[in-house]
Amino acid sequence: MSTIFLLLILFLGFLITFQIAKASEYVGVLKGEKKNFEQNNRINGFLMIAFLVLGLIGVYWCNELFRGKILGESASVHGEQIDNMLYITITITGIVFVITQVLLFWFAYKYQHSEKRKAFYFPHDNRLEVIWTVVPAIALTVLVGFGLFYWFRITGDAPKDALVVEITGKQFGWIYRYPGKDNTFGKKYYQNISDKDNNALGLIWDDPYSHDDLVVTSELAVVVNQPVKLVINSRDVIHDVGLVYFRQKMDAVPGTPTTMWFIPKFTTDEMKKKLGNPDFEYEISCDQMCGRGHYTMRGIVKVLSRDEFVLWKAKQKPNYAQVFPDKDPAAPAGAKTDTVKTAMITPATAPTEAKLAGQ
Ligand SMILES: [Cu+2]
Repeated sequence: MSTIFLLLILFLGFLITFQIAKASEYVGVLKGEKKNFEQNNRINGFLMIAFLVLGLIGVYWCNELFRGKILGESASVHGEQIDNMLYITITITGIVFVITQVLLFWFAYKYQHSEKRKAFYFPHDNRLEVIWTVVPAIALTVLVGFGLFYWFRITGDAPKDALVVEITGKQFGWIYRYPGKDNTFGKKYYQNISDKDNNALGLIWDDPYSHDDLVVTSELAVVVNQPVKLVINSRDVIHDVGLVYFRQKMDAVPGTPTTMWFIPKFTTDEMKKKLGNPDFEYEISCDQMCGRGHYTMRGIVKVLSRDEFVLWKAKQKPNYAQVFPDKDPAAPAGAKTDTVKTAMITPATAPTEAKLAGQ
């Protein structure tokens, strides 16, 4: 029904425009073509200037309105450099924008048709063409060069002391994995993925490296002033890890891990004080339209001090210990039968367990 209304409105709009055009044509005939043309010319010239002035006021007003409200201070070391790069780009393109727009509309006004003037025939000038090709080419190469430089840094090798966290996007949420004491991620296989069996990442339980891996969905915890390297995956469609406060963004592609690293500058608590907002949390968003629940992929990044992080990590239980509570050395004797139920062991995992036990 709404489509019919829309089509009807479009049709009526067209009809009205057509009638107005026709009416003004008749007015023109009555007033005399020449007089009418001169009048239109003057009106159009004036409108060019009005558009220029109002447009520039609008640009200025918009900037004032959103000043300091968009991104806020960067909370990562890379972020400062990216912000600087953005400011330089905006300054250069802003100056060029104002100059070209003023010239464009001023010329349209100043050189409107006049009986007293004849247009100067100026078809070609090699020198001018070289200038307006080479100057923008050099400027853009420098700007793109800066961008590439930072891009290669962010996606390049992380420092050796970096905290490595694997992050996997899924419809709809994020799954974070930390290697345990062995500092090595266990192997995984996509066909092992099963939310029902509490194996969200498809870890291969036969691989001993997987036994101490922490799989967390509540939040991404990182340490202040320590480099963080994210190894990014997806379980289904293409997602995108967006960390706006750290000025980081990277696609999560199924089957092709991507990486980026950064150094968080302020803990979550420090940011709360800085912004005077006790509810502040660093946000992780999915920056890729990935389905109906895309908006629910908002997650939280906790930037902790080193001590807080050690405590946080100690509280997490390895995925393996959740699935096989019997094999968890940390589990108290007697509690084992209870945890079997809470770990949601289903008959489907029983053969694996039996297989492991039999080996
Ligand atoms: Cu997504």
